[in-house]
Amino acid sequence: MHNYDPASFHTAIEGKLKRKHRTTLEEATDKEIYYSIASIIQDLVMPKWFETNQEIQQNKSKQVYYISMEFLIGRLIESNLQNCGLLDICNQTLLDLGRRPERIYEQEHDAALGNGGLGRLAACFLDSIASLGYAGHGSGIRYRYGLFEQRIIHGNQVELPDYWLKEEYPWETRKPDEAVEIRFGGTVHEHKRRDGSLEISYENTDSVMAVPYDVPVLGYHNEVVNTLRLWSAELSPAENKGLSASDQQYYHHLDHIHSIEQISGFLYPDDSTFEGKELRLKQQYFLVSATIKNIIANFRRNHDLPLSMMPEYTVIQINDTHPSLAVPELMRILMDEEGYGWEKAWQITTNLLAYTNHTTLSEALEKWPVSMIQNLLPRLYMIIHEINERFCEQIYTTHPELRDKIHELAIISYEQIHMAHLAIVGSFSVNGVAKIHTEILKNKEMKNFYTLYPKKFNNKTNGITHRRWLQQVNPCLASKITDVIGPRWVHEPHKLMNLLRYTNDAPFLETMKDCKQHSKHLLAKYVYEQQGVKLNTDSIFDVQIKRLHEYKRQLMNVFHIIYLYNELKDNPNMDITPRTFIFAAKAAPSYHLAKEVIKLIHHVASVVNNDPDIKDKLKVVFLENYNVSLAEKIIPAAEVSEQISTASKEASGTGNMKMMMNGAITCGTLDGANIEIRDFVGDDNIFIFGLTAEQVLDYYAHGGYDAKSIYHADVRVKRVLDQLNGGVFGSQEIEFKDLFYNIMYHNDPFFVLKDFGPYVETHEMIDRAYRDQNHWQRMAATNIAHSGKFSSDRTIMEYVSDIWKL
Ligand code: OAK
Repeated sequence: MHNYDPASFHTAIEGKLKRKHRTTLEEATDKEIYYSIASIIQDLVMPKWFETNQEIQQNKSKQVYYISMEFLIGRLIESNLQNCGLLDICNQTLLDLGRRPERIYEQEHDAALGNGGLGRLAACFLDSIASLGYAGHGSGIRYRYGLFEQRIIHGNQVELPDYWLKEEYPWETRKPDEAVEIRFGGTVHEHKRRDGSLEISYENTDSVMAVPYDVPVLGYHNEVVNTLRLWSAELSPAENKGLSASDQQYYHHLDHIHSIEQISGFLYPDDSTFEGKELRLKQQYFLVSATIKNIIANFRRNHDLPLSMMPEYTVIQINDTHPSLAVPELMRILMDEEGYGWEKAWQITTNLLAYTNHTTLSEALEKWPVSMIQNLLPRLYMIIHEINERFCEQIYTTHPELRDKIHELAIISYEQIHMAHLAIVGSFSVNGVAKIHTEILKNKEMKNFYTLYPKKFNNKTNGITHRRWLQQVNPCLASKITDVIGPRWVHEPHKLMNLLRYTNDAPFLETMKDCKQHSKHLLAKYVYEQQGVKLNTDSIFDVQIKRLHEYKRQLMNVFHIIYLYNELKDNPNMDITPRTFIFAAKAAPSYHLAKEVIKLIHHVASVVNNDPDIKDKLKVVFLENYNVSLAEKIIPAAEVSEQISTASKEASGTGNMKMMMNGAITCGTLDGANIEIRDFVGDDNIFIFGLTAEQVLDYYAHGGYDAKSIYHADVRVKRVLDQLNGGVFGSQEIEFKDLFYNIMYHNDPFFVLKDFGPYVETHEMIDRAYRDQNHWQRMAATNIAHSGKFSSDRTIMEYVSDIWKL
């Protein structure tokens, strides 16, 4: 994509600095250098971007649109440099200039337009789609405020707004000419035409402009540039009355502008929970309506064909149910604006849409009140109502055995609209994100739908982009891998399997160990700079980084740390492999128990880290403000990967794959993709413990288990819980009573005590295994070798061949 060598790249930066910033290489700030480099990349990208679009138009190839309320893209500078083949040249140039590359790259604001797994998956998918050379576009919202910034004050999480656009974002291009109008509210009028068809008109609607901002998505070394289109809500010209401050209406008008801009104002900070806020519904409709109008416009630009042909050239993947209003919105446009009858419109709609489910947690399932949809989207409500009528009728006539289940399957019941039901009925494909998750969907959560539509259901186990999560974040390890198996794994990640030939190669294992130590030192340096805590880099780096959620059981991890602390206090000479427990996690701002766990981690850290008896044997650190960039620092240094969710609850997990790819050994339950990791690496290369999903579901079916009996029977457990309840960690006795009560009197809904014993024993095995470093590195190499199967390239190839048919 470029003809730069270090000398000409140097000159190019110099030129940008002069022309855009009126400064010199010597005097430029890191930020100015960052913007100069980004601008050089944009200059290279623009013509390729144009060519990619031209090619798509000319070849008339089938395209996929990935609609998602979240794209957790993080920083783009390094991956863009890497994908266009400039990373080494840029690094060298910066070093020659006496600048530290990482200092320059971290000038970019980490774009946090997502909460966690679902949003990061969308970002990995875009990378793989472009790198594999497919025509695929992301469509999302350009939130003015991304996921909050987390500060910890006296152990408590405090949320600060993430105004990521306060400085120019160099990757986006505003496309005002492609703005579309979105209408909300009002009343619907139906007029019968002479031919009997209906004409729909609206009165008193509110209208908003959706203005696209395009971000390029670069393929790796293949000249492909796809698009992530982010929509921003702006005042529609029709409503811009051009009032002056002396007008009566002026302040009312300002208020109105504000309410419109709020639609793309901020990202809701809930992960795997549902909050039925009207503004969130507005966001969803805004995204869906803008995207579909855009898809239709693109189809018309590229083809001289009727819309009924769209499914041959277009497929729309909806990321969870958040964009599931796509079903009625497509129906509305096809019928009301394009004149199709119901049957034909339904056929087109259901051949265009495919739905991915990302959770079975009941608190995450979207159910909107009928009244809210009726008020905000009256025409869509009429259509949803009709879809529901026809669907229930169809079950009644074609599946008599399900007649008594109709109320459970209905899209509308008890004045609520069940978005997952709407998504399943309105799509041709429904997929889960790991084998076990798809099985639970088919046989439990969506069982009756599976009976109705067995062919729709399929599995697509998640993946991660190995380009970012190995090549970019761990250049040391990546180069050592290339040294032994050659560079082809970058294009064909399954080739990492060739590492299996080196699992007994002592020099290779030694270099792997060196890389890990190097990464651990870098992380230790960061921790020291951030919080003045010195880490023992000879200790095991044991990592749990993910959103804070009860089902992810950070609490069980903390209980284990307290237990180890107690053991060491009782016996300071105990033979233990030194450990550093590393946490990073954001809690949803209104999730009280999750915030209590963050506080507990801090209190335990302060007791453990400041106890002279403990010396260097135990350390606990909580790293503030977990985001993509922080994950990039921690993951290369991880040695133990904590994936300890209550079995059946974690749909897949993707952090498990990232750490495995960097040579960490998983300590985990048989949940989500952990099961597939185990199946590949074998029981000897993973530490599995705890209840199975089947056992957990069985307990739930029988009202849970008796947590109190474990409290009374297991002295280790009793001691930890009594300390929690007795003010040992924290300034006052009542400090953690809610955590204590939840376990003791709400019967430990996530089985923390039930799995505690096996968890402790598994950690004892880890402690012993780490002592044999040769053996440990062999396990690490085996994990890396198998991690290629968790590249999102593999996942995308499966989507392409089974669902998208590109
Ligand atoms: C977020 C909001 C609503 C529903 C689901 C989510 C979500 O992030 N789910 C997560 O998706 C990841 C990607 O598929 C999975 O790896 C996680 O297990 C799942 O919790």
